[in-house]
Order: sequence, then C-alpha cells, then structure tokens
Amino acid sequence: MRQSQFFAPTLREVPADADTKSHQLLLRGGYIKQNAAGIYSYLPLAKRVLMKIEQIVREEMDYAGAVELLMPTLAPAEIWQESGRWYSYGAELMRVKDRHQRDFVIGPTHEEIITDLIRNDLNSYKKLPLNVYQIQTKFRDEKRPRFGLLRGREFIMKDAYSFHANQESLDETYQKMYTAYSNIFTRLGLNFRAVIADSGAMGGKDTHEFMALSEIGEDIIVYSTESGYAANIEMAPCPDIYEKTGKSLDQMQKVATPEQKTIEAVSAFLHVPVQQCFKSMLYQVDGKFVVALVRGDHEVNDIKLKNFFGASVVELADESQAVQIFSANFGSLGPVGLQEKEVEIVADYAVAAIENGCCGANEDGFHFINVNMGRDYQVHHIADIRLIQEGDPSPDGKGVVAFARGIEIGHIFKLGTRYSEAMNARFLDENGKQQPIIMGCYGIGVSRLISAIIEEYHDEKGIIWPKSVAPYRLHMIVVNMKDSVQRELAEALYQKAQALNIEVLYDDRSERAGVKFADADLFGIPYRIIVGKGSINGEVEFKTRTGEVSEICLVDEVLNRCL
Ligand code: 9G3
Repeated sequence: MRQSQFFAPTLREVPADADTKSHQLLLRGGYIKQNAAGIYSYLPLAKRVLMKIEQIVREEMDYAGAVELLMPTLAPAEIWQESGRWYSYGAELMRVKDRHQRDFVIGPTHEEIITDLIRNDLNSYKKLPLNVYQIQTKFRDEKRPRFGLLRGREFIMKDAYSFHANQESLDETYQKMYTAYSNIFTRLGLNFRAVIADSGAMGGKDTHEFMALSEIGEDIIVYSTESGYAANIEMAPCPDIYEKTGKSLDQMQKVATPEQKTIEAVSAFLHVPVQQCFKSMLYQVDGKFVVALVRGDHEVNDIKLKNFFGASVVELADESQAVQIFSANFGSLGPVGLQEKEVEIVADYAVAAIENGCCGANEDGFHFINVNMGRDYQVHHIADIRLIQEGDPSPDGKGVVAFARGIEIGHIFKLGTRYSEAMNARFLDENGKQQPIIMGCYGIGVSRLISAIIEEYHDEKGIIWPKSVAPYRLHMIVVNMKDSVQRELAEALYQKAQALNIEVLYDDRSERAGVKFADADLFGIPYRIIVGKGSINGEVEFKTRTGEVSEICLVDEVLNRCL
C-alpha cells in the first residue's frame, strides 16, 4: 500500500481528553476518530488490526468446534420481555422504535436472540451439543465511556453460545472455550490471567474472566503468591478463620469521642486497636435497608452483599437515610439498639469474633466500648461480606494473596437454564422427556483487545505491534522522493516485497524525513526499511520498531529479514 493513497491522519499533540496511553496513541497514530462519546470509527490502520485479531479468534473458535453465524444488532422487544430483561435493565439498554412505533433494543448481548433462534430446532438430544458464535457490534449506553476503545458504548464482541443436554456436555465445551481463549490471548502476545469471577446477573455458577494485566485495568485480580489461584476481587472468598480468645467480657460503656470522625481516630482516641473496632454501613438492597458490619480494618464487598441477598441492586445509603435509621450521622453509627428497627443486620465473620469491641453509639460524638455480639446487640446473619485484602490467606489455603490490576478481555459463563426456561427452549431427552436446554456463553472484547495490546506494547514514541496483529509487516520509507536513485530502488523493492506477499506500507509521500519517521514510530509497524543515501551503493537501513535491530543491509538481502 502506498502511503500517498492511504488515510491515517496523525496528530502532533496528545489530545487533551485522552487519558490512557492506548487512547492517546490510537488518536495520534490516526487509528481511530471519535464520532460521539464512546463511539468511534476504525480508520484503515485500526481496521487492519481488527481483522488480524478477528482472524485469530475465528481460527481458535473453529478449531474448538464452534460454528460462526451472524445475528442482527436490533432485537424485537418481545423476546427481551420474554426473558424479563426488558424490565430489569435500565438506561444502559438502548431502546429504539421503528416507523410503526414498534419497540426494539440495540443488542448489548445476544442471549435472547440466539435462544429464540434455536428453540424451535434444537428439540432433541440428538441435535445437541451445539456451539455457535458471532463477531458483531454491541451497544451498551455506558454512563461514563472512557479510555477510548477500552470502555466504548458501541464495541465489537465475539459472543458464543453453547447448548447441551446435560451438565457434563456443558463442562466439556466450557473447558474447550477456556483452552481456546488461552490460545487466542497467547497468540495476541498478551500477559493475561484467567480468574474465577462473579457471574453477577447472568446466574449460573462457574464463570471465569480473562484479564490482561495492566496498571490502568479497572478490575483488581487477587492471586496467591504460592499457587495458581486467581480471582476477581469481587468474589474472592474470605474464609471464617477467626477464633475468640475466650477472655472475660467487660461491661459495655458509652464514652465521649468528641470530633473523632474516622475509625482510626476513634481507635487512637480510645486506645482500642482498629481490629477490635467495627463499622456499620447502611445499604439499600433492592430497596430495603440493610446494615453491614465489618471490622475496622476491613471494607464491605457489595458484590458479596448482593449475592448473599440474591439482589439486583445494592447501593450505599446516604447520610439522611442514616440519620433516619440510626438517629445519628456517619462516624457514630452502631448496631446497639437497632434490632427493633425494620433493618436487617448482617455481620462479617471477623466481627462475630470481636470481644469487647468498639462501635458507634448512634449518638453524634459518642461510642460504645466492650461491645459483645449476642449480649449487647443481635444480628440476623453472619457471612463473608468483606473485601479480601493483600496479605490475607489465599482462599485455596496456599500462601497469601497479592493484588494486580487487569483489563477484562474475555468472560466465559456456565449459564444453566436461565434463558431456556424463561423462553421455553426445550428438547426431548433420550427417555422422551421434555428438558430445558443447558446453556453456556462466552465473550471476548474484540475491539477492546486493540487497546489492551497497545497498553502492553508501546513506548513514548508510539505503538509497537506484535507481528501477529500488526496492520502491516514492513514499513518502507524513502528519505528523499526527489532523489531518483532512492525512488527507483524503493519502487523495485516495493514490487519485490509484494511479490513475496510481505504486507508493506510504502511511505512514498513528499514529506520531510523527520515527519515520516515520527509517523512510522506512531504506527508501530514491526519492520522498517529506510531508503536513503546508501541507495547509491545498493544499501538500505533495516530496523525493527522494538529497536533491537538497526543495521545497514544490501538491498538484495533485506527482504529476507521481513519474512
Ligand atoms: C444488558 C446490558 C448490559 C449488559 C448485559 C445485558 C453485561 C449483559 C453480561 C453479558 C454476559 C455474556 C454473552 C457473551 C459473553 C458475556 N452487560 N451483560 O448481559 F441488557 Cl444493557 O453480556 N453475554
């Protein structure tokens, strides 16, 4: 491809609103342009990267026995009403009307469409299992799209759905998908981890997220320093490893703690270790008030709280609601004297083991000391509701855990029968009995992968593409297009490269050399041939974008370096 015919509008300056390296480099390198918040055009360079990534995804999915199809982006509201999700999703679900005022959704995912598609055909165990996938545009009306392609509103996903007569068959396909994902992300050159995840609103039990390790990742991965254990922090369990010492229980006392607003301040003021204090957090769980008690040095994990109550929405209450329930402000809240109120109280395991504890007295500026569960206050539940912390024992019992940040690039689920029951997708089993089809679903953020790869492979001058996904293999630059020797040598080399099926971008523009080199660094194409003064001796410069190689080569040998 001649760059004089190409379209890659590079930028000299770093765009102000681009807040991560990948977002900055995609814009500066002329890879993407924003059309609206979270909505982008993939310009020719990005389109080529996208096709390389999709090709690798297809090869591994096909190898794993999945069959590619393509579903519409618009889905009739009726099937989302059948699954119930028309009613349970809010503003994130983009809804539109057609000319006849009929309701549609712009698909954020395709469980409903695919279940509707197969329910009249997959009616016998003889037709199972089936695993189908698509690579297609999704729309989720994110409140705060950011980080360029990492969190867009319109994005490209590979989503697969599998259908089974029994759990063993699902387990087998799930394992095949797990392996396919590992192969895909390895071929893309990513440093990734598969972590045990929370299935959230998707129901079902087993689910794994694939995370590309990155400092700017929005997810926190918890991993054992001594085993392969890795989990999303949202679901990493905190086992009940707490023992009471059996020491004598002192008389509860109310003490003044003027101006002590934080648990650390109260702990220091009263000379009670923060591990012997506990805090009361007021939540609204599907609208009802819940008080969560956690130890002073711990935090509430609201995903665990949500899963404990099987709720859809869990949010922290605001101060006015705290005053309504506790008759006191944040910083002085406690469970003593609450039970007659219409609030449910759930305590973390660690709180149940606190002896002679300290908590808010539900009176601004006062706390209780020597508080003991069972004697001084009651709780409705004791459960694992806290966030795991670095240094905590690993949930698998081996070593302790450390944290890393990751970008979610894939997520696989054992769905079970949540959709087949809601939408009556049944099959006749070998005993002639109607059974709901067992499903799995498997997603990869294809457009997000472009950014995840750049986050791992770049330097201050631009992108450094792994060969597997680079938009071109070779970038050939002529220093001075007015010099006929350079121009003719380059033209010949360009023809030869194409004859060798080397994907080559040929910078034949009449730009200054400095501009050409700066653009080449932004593009990040792995190999570079510079045709300059040495042409007169049949010599060119050969460089890799990584900087590892930079040498003078004979024109007749240089292409062998790019194969
Ligand atoms: C919605 C909206 C946003 C959503 C969903 C539904 C995430 C939704 C989870 C999934 C699960 C899997 C198949 C491929 C792999 C992931 N955000 N999810 O279901 F209506 Cl607005 O998409 N789907």
